[in-house]
Amino acid sequence: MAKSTFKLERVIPRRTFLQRSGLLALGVAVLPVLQACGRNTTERDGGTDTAGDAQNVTVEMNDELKFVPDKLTVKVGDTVSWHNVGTIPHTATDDPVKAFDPAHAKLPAGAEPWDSGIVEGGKSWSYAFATPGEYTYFCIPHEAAGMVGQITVTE
Ligand SMILES: [Cu+2]
Repeated sequence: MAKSTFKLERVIPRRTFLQRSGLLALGVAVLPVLQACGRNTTERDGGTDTAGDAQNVTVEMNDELKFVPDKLTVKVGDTVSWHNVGTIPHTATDDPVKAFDPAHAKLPAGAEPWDSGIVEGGKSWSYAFATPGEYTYFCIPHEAAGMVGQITVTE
């Protein structure tokens, strides 16, 4: 493997190599755009997704007692799935009644409190956001350890 790489660098003149590298970078940049176009076209043609661009975003809950990412922005209609990637049970909870510190359970006006209940290792829980605004949520067993997350839901 090392030998063939060495040969390649020796055989291809430096200028040609740089040109090819540039071409490769261009290909890498264009590819996601093409994929995005393809996906949108498929959704329109299929006509089964009435929510249009509704996304499903995953937040991991881990044995370091963190939500990852701990801050994210989604749109109304999007679903967030909390996936426990560790072995320690967690919750994703946005209910001021269940928080030691009300600052860890913020809901926009008109939004109902929500609570996953215990999510064991390897399991997931999902919630679709219908009300725009700022949410701060926490994990009931680990609120004191700082297991807190924020979600901004835009219109
Ligand atoms: Cu937790």
